[in-house]
Amino acid sequence: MDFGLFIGNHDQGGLVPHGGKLDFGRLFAQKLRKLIKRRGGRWSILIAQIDPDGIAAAFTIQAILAHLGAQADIFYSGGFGHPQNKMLLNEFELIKYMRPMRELPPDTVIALADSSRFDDSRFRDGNGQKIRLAPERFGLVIDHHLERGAETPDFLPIIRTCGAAASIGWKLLHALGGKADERLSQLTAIGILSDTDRLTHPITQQIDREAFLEAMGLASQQLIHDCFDYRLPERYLSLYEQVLQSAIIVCDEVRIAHVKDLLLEDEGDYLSIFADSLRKVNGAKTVIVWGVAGREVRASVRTSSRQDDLTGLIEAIFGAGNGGSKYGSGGARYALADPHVPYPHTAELLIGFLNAQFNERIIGYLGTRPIRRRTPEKTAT
Ligand SMILES: [Mn+2]
Repeated sequence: MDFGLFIGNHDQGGLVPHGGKLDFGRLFAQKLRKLIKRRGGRWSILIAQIDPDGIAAAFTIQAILAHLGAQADIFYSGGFGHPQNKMLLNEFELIKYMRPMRELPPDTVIALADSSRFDDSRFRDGNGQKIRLAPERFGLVIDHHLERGAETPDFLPIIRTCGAAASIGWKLLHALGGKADERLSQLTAIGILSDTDRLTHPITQQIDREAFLEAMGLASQQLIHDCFDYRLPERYLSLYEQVLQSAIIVCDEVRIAHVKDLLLEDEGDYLSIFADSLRKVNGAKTVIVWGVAGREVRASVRTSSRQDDLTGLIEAIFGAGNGGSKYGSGGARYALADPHVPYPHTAELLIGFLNAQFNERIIGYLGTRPIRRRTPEKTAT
């Protein structure tokens, strides 16, 4: 098997070519060494959106680069609001090892973890404003999403359709002869479980199962359990109540809901938990849950349809370039223009306006009318 099938492309074949791990690792090492020689040894690793897979992939890339003599700091976009991210943050004191994206130096080579879009809509500064990065800055991509980048002497994309970027990073590190410490093993195991719905998602591949099993060699079963058995604050329930009350059936297939209160920046990550939960209930194929968090509009979108163009739907509602999706799961985020950032007493008006606006846009896109309000089932009297 030729390595080109793996390096620079995504394919459905096996990761380990017939030549064996050593050859594969050697070729990857050769390419990356050459790349480091051409572009220098000062790198920045970028996580487009904090989640366990992105974190694991970033630390693996750091280990890979260190193994080849290059130095890299990790930068992130997004926040640690999701309880799972908070848990990893505390357990591993991640804040000591990662910096927000607005501190990204202007002159380092960028390695992108768990994303393959140079113009990823999730690259944001502290105010939610989009950060634009020159495409030439990117030297390496390790991702499991479906976008394809062409390999050049200055750019090595390693993109393979599988459950987690962490799985690919893990295999590459070991193919190079590198070793994972306990922290990297833990992060990898949690990253894989988190992105693959605990190894049950249909996108899960052999590489994910293998990497998970290997990573568990050094990982703590208790921490894995704690990460998926997280606790939420009391306020979560009142926000969830608002979501349930606002849920609207746009058509038989699509349901949209929002949080009526202003969310703190951190609380924006609850939207994905609400969307996951609504998706589990009979009645809608696609679920959209949005809210205003800090100065941003944020949304989480889930679908069980394999055919639907989820990105198209997301962009139709929230604007082109403001969101994206993969494997039935997606989201949007964009910063409100400065004069529109709400005060506590204008929040209701703003959110009401956005609600009307999004509903019109979704109807325009789907071509369905009318909206049927969700009527709670009455108990017999
Ligand atoms: Mn991922």
